[in-house]
Amino acid sequence: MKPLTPAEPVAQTAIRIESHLREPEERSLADDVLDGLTRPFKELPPKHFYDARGAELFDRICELPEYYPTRAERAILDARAGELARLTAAGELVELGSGTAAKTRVLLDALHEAGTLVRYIPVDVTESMVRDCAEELTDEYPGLHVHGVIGDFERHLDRVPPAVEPRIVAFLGGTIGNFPPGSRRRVLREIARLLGPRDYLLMGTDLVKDPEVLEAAYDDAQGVTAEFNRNVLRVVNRELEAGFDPDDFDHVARFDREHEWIEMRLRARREHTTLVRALDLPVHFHAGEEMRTEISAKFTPERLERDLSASGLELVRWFTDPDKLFALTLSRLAPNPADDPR
Ligand code: AVJ
Repeated sequence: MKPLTPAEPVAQTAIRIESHLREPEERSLADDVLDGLTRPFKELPPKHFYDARGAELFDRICELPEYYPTRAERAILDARAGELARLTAAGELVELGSGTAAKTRVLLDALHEAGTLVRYIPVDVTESMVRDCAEELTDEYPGLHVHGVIGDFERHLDRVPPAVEPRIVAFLGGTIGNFPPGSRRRVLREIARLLGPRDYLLMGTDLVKDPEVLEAAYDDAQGVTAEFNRNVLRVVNRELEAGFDPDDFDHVARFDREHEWIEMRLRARREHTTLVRALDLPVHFHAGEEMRTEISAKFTPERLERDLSASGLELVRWFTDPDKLFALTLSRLAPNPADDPR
């Protein structure tokens, strides 16, 4: 990642959008399929769930009675937004994986009310979402500048413009849980590079709890999560001319107590071979073979603090909902011992 350039004044036009996608995105799916489907234990990374249909299914998941994280996080934000605005005095909000920016409005409202809000910087792979929310938010908040970055927060964080105001970098929804422990710390370290000494990371993380509650949240009665899971096969079919029949796979969601994460898998109902034409790759499944499609890590306060401090961050505040289902944490750069004159 290239070093951040010194602060430059915010542009005069209210909306500025930069795209850093196109071909590389397709490449990444091809690479992930080639890598993941030729391993002894097949695996696909969860980021490929989210085409238009996948995003829609995810929105439906957030409304399900079993899927508590969205509601719990929302409740914490509602209760704490004012406090967060006062504490951070942030002039800009950077949001990683901004989507429809539904929860963002709670934060923007609070910063607007505190009189500090200047700029919103959504970072998302879905161009239409960034454009639409830029239009809506500049209407809703007169004077607000929106600098949209269309890109993947695993690869394009160096495209986030340098801070001109104290900032909050928001990484909500528990998405950090989709990264296994090593990559999780790498992602956190990269995010930490967006922070200066007066800036904060606001992150949502799901908490360890009764496995039955967890498994129900990822295996709902209506089967929406099952369809979401199978959607990755439709993405591969369309993008890489593969011939998967989603009906050949069962949805599996299990809490792994040792790793404290939910694991989603697709289990082949019968032995079969499918050709991924764009890669000239035949993929064989034996009956009952499982392919991992997502991990969603659940945290304890201790483990989260260790991940943060191993990534150069220091926990400032810990907020949870009344049922302690979910946590929002505010952290900042840990003081660098080398800078300490003592
Ligand atoms: C959006 C990644 C936080 O892990 O809970 C929901 C995705 N997967 N149901 C999560 C998801 C299955 C979700 N995140």
